[in-house]
Amino acid sequence: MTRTSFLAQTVVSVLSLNGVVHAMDSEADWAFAANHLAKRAIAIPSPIQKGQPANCILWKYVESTDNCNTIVKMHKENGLTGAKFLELNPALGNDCGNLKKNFYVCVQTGTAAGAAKTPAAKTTATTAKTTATTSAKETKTTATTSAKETKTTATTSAKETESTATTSAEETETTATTSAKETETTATTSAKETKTAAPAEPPAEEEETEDEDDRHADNPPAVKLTTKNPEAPTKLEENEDDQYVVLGAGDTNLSPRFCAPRRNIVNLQKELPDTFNLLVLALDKMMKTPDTDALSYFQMSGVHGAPFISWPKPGEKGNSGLGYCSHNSVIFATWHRPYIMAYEQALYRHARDIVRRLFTKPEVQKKYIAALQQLRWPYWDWADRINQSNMPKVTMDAKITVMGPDGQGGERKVTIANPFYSYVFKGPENTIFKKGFIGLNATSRRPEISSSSVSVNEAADNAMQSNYITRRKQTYNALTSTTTFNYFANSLEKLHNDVHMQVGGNGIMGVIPYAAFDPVFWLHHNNIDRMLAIWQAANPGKYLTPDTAVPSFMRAVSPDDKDDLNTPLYPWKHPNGKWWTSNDVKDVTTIWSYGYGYPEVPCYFQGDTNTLDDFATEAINNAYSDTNTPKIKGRAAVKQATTAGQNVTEWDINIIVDQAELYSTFSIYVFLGNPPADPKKWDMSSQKVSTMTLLGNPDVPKMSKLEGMTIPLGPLLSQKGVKGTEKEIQDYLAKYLVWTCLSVTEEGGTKPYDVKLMKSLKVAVTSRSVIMPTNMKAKPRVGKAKIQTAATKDKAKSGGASTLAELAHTKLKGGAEAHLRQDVLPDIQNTTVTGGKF
Ligand SMILES: [Cu+2]
Repeated sequence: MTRTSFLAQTVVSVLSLNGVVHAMDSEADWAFAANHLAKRAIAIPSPIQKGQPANCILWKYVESTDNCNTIVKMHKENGLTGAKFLELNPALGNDCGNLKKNFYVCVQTGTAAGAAKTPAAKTTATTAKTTATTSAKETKTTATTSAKETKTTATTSAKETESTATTSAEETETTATTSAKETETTATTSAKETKTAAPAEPPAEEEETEDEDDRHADNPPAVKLTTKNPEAPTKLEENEDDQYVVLGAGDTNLSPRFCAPRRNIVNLQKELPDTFNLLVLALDKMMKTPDTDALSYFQMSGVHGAPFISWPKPGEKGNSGLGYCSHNSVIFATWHRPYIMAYEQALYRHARDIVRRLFTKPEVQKKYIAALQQLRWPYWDWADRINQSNMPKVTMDAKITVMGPDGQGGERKVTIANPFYSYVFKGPENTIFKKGFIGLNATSRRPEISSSSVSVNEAADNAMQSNYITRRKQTYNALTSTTTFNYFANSLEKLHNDVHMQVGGNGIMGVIPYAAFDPVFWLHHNNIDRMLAIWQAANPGKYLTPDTAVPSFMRAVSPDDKDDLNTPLYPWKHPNGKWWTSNDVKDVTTIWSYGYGYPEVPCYFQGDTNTLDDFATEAINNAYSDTNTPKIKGRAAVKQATTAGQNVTEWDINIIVDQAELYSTFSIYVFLGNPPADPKKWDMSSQKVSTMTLLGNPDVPKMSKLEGMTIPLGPLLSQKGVKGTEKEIQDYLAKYLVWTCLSVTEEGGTKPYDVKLMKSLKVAVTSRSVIMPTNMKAKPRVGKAKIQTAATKDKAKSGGASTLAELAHTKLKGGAEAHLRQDVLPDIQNTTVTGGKF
C-alpha cells in the first residue's frame, strides 16, 4: 500500500513562480517559502553536481518531472540555450544524460549586479545590500582574523555578542533587505534549504584548487557576504495559518529570520531570567493543553512513541507499537532535528499566546515581547566542564517560583509544580503504558519500580555523574571523529543511549516509546541536536550515506531497504510542501534560517561560513578536550596531563551485540575492577567505565540487528593512576577489565543477566596512537586501532575476543551469522605486540 501522507493529500494549491512549481497548502506556507526564496537569491544550494561556475546566480531544483528540454525552455528568457546549459553544468555530459533529479543545476551566471538584468529594481537592491553589509558593524564583517577573536569570546559570553549582533542592525540594511526581497524573489528557483552565502564580488573561477575547498566536496568555493541577523521584532506576530508545518521558533515572516541561540539551560536561567520565566510558563501551559490538541505536550511527546497515533490528525493507520522516531538508524540524529524544531515551535506559540493574552499591561508586555524573541528550547550539556554530568538543578526541584500572570494583565510571584520536574498525565491517557509501566500517572526517573510516579532524582544525578570523565572523552571523540557521518552518528546515538539509561534506569527514559514524556528528554535531545550541529559545522560536506532501514510508525521496510538522505522524516512537513528529509538538515547552515543557532554554531555566521569549521573545531577543543586547558581545582576528576602535540596511546573497549539479545532495555556495563555485589549500586560505582545500552520497547520486540560501540578506557585508567608500557596495560586490563549485563524486567525492576548466555556479544580491546592538537583549530590525529586480545582472550566465554577474525564472524541472537555494518567501529588491525595469536 502507499503510505502517502494524509497531509500531502490536503495540498490545495500549486503556486508557480518563474517556472518553479511549489506545492503549498496554505498562505502561511507560501509567505514563509517566499521569504526564504528572497533571502537565497544568489545562494549556493545543495546538493549540486560538480563543475558549475562559481558565479552561478540562478539555480534550478530538478524535479522528477523535469528534463533538459523543459529546463532550457523555462529559462530561455534569461538567455539559456541547450549548449549553454551543458556548459554551465559539465556533470550532465554531452547529451544531458546525467541529469539527476533532486539536485540543483545552474541556469544563469553573472555577478551580483548582473543578476539584476531581468528585474530592473534589482541592481539597486543588491547594491544597497552590499553597501549596508560593508558598513555594517565591525564585529561581524571585519576580516576573518579579527572576527575570529570576537567570535571566540562568544563561546563563553555568547549573550553579549549575540545581543550586539541583533541590536546593531542598521537602517540601511533593513531597507535593503526589504527591497531585495521583493525583487529577488523573481530570480530564484530554490525552495530548498541552502547556504545563505552570496557573492559580493565577481567570484574566483578556480574551483577546488585549495585544500580548503576539498572539504566542501560538491560545493563551489563559498563566497563571502554577511547576511545580517535582523533586529528582533518588537511586536507580536499573528498566528501562522498552518500550525503543523515545521518552521521553528520565532517570527517566521522576517527575511532573513531573526535567529537566536539555543542556550545551555543553566546559563539561560542565570542570564535571561525573563525568557526563562516565560519558558517555564509556556511549558506549563503546553503540558496543560488538552491532549486532543496537536500542539499539546501530550501529543508532541506522543509522536515519539506511545500512544502510537498519527500526528497532527489522529486516525491514520501506522505500524502498531512503533512511534515515528528513528533509532538504531543512520537517520537517528537527523530525524530528531525537525522533531525538536516542531516542539520548540509549539512551545514558542504557547509563549506568544501568554504574552498576547495574559500580559496585556503595556510595560509588562513590552518586557515579555523582548523575552519572547530570545525564547528557544535550551539544552542540557551532560559533558560540560563546569556542570559536568550533573542533572540541571531545575529538573530536580518539584516546585518552582515564577512571575505568573496576575489576571489583570500584569504579573505576580507564584509557586507552581515545576514542569521540568515531571509531566503529569491528565487521566485515562496513561493507559497507553504496557507491562511494568501500567498505572504510571506522572513521569519519573529511576523509580523504585517502573510504574511508580516517584522520581529518585539523586540516583539519576549520581548515575550520570559517576561516568562523567568517560562521557566527556566519548563526547570529544565523537565530535572530533572525522571519518564519516555514519560513524559519528552511531557514536552519538550510543552516547545518547547511556544518558537515557543513567537518567531513566527502569523508568520511562529507559524505553524508547515512552521516553519523550519526561521533560528532561527534550533537554537531552536538544544537546544531541547541538552535537550534530557542532559536528556538521566542523565537517562541512560530510553527509550520511545509506544504511539499513529501520521501521517506524509510517515507514514499513523490507530487509534490503535503506535509510538515506531522501528518506521522509515523518510526520514533519517541510515548508516546501514535502516531508522533511535528512537532505534538508544535512548542512548545518540551514538551522539559522529556522530561527536558531548554538554558541558553537552562532547565528552571526549566517552568510559567511568560511571560518565556521575552524570556529566549531576550536569550540570542541575548548569545551571537551582536557589537553592544554586550565586546571579546575578540585572539580575535574581527571589529571589533566598536557599532552598537546605528543603521541599518546589511547585504549578503548569495543562491544558488539544484537540489540534484540534481550527483549527489554539492557546495558552492557564495563568496569575496571570488580563491580559492587549489589547490581543496584553498579551505576554509582567508581569502577564503572560506562555502558552500552540498547533501549527497549515494551510494546513490540526489537528487530534483530547487530550494534556496536566504542568506549574509551583512558579517563578511568588515568584516574586510577594506571600507566606504563603497552604490556603493563595489557596485563592490567587482563586482570581488571570486567563486563556485565543489567536488564530491565517486565515487572518493572532490573536484574543482572549472565553475559555468558549472550550469543551475539563480542568484546574487544583496542589501542591507538593519538596526537592531540597543539592548535585549537585542529582535530586530534588518530592512528588505526590495534586489537589487544591479551585483555580479553581469557574471557572468551563471556564474549571476549581472542582473535581479530572473531570480530568479522559475529552472530545474531538466534545464531545466524551477521556482519556488523560499516562505520560502526573504527577500523581494527591486528596487534603487533605481545598477546595476539593469529
Ligand atoms: Cu533519545
